Amino acid sequence: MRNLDKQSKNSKDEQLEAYRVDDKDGNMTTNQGLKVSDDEHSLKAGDRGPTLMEDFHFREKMTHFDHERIPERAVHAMGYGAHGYFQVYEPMKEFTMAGFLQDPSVKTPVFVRFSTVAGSKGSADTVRDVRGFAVKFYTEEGNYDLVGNNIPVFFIQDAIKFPDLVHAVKPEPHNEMPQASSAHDTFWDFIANNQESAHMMMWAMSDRAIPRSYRMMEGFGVHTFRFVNEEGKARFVKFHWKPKLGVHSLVWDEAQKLAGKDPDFHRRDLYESIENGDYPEYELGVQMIEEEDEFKYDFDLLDATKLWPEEIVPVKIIGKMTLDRNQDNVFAESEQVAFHPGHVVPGIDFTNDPLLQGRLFSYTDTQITRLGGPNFHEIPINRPVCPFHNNQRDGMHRMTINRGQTAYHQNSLAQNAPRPATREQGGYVHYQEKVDGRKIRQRSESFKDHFSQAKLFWNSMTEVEKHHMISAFRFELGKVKSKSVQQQVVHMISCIDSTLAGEVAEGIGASVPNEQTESGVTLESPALSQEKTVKVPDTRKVAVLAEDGYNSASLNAFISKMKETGMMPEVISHTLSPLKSEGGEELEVDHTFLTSDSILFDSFYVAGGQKSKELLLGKKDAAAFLKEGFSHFKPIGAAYEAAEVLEAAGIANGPGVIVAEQSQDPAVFSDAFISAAAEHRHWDREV
Ligand code: HDE
Repeated sequence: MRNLDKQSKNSKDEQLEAYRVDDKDGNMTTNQGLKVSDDEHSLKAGDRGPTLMEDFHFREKMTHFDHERIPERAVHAMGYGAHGYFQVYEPMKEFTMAGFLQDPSVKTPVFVRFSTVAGSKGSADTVRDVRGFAVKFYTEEGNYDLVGNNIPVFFIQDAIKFPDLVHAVKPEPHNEMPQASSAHDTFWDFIANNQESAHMMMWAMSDRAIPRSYRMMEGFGVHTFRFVNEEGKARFVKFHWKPKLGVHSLVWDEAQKLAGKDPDFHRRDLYESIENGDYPEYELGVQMIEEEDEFKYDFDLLDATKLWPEEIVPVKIIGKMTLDRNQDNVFAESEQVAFHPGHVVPGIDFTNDPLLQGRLFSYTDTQITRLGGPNFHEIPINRPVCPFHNNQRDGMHRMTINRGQTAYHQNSLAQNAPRPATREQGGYVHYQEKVDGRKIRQRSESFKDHFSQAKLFWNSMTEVEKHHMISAFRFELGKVKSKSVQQQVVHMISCIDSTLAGEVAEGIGASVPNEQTESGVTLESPALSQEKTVKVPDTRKVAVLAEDGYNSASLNAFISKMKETGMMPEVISHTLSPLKSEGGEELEVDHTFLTSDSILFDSFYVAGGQKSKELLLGKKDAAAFLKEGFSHFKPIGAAYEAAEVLEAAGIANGPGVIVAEQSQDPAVFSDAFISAAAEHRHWDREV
């Protein structure tokens, strides 16, 4: 049940309240308000006769249904949103005049939409892909949209190439396959022939592209923006979201299986954690560079294929976002929300990043087709919480009734209203950057190093992460049919790292380039490795395997300790009938081996009790369940008597396997299990 008391009420929530309708109050009516007497039968000439044109109720109902769908987003079609709020930790006056970044007591309402990029609406959540991380802040100065991704760089440097990138990654046009996957010829052909994508390619082949949860991934604004303070002083800024639960991923085998067993895995995870009151939290961080230091670095600040290593430009944590309310209606909110990087507030400005400049055109343009006209800002989820006035009028689906005689500027009949505001009155004044140049179609020389940061990323990975990347390349390129494309990609990889190129080449039967072309970069950025992330047990799911005759003393102690720690134990058994303990106590079963699967859990515990153990040993599915969890490097625990169940599954003692000792203090065992669960995965395990 939704924990309404804990949810914050805010200005956006109050505004949405005016549009919410509870259809269970009152009779069924037509859209004109006429009460309907029968919704089961169309109006016919006789009970076996033809339906009559006169049946306005049937026609209205059917017409509405016929037009229920709107075009899905060209990219980021599959997504899911949540409401919440943002609070700054301390006034940011020195750096920006943005009103929502000044007062720590102010809670700015937000709506966030997470997404995958390539798949259609309804495609599986756990595919290998970049994740969208779009945040709409409903500030008192207007809506501010931070439309980011979970990867800090991008495939291309100039927006003019975006349609090409998207055509290449989407299903191939002649057969509309594969869905939600980059493992096909056109994507890799694009990569090999557009080498600016080298850095992003490395991120996309890393574990970042298969997050465990939307709650456990970082977000990045990607582009360099500007902060501008009251004095008009500007600084370059990059935005980061850092999840309080740390950054964690699935393993590829698990991700693929989840796509079938639970295509809604990330949506469900977000929805359920908010319903449970486990509100996802992300800290907002900024990296700032002084304007005078623009050319101090060996990367161009305007190049979106480059990051600013955190060790060189530290991330200053400035606030926190909490997601505390699920949507009421996914179409009305997630589907109709319209983000745009050009939705800014005073104090936040753009740079000449050519990717950002192109995005500033694309987002409003796409909404006009997707949301059916230029009035999408009036849709409840998109409306600012502050008043908005201008001389824009009419158009499809206009809802505002603008009163008065004038709709132009300047005018005398309405004393020139609505009047533009001065900077002092809060009017947005663009940063007056001096620009001087010839009109040319060219890329700056400073954008031409495509491999140094790709190598930096590779250098920063642990051995396990490197191994995952090699497998990801082998998988993706192994699905490519063109030998030439495969070979071209191996050549491209060899410009980054020859060991990686050799490993990939071997896996796909390509040849390793002879000449040594790899990037000479030896630097690392430890912050890029997920292995160094925050590790906490909170909200981790524990599958508790038990049968009749379980030992209630040890199991009850274990379950209550897990709950106390904020973990989520769920009981799995062969049927849904309540279990009876050795002493006759009853225990509700949450899932059966049929309705659930090891891939839906973070960790496992086998309950004690002789009879329970024998029943678990008697059927193969408990062993299969545990074996799979073990092969995905997940923590596994067992009560003393249940050790045999692990043995039957071929699980030997080792990293992340914790079997209780005879007469061990349950608290000692639980603590060991909790630490193992917090580790997320035990990579040093032989599987
Ligand atoms: Fe987007 N992008 N994008 N993008 N993007 C869209 O806008 C576009 C880029 C991102 O949950 C579209 O409303 C261009 C980078 C997110 O509703 C479209 C370029 C980043 C979302 C569009 C980029 C993003 C979108 C499709 C290159 C990370 C989903 C539907 C110049 C910083 C927002 C829509 C949501 C959505 C255009 C590149 C993030 C077509 C032209 C880089 C999170 O307008």
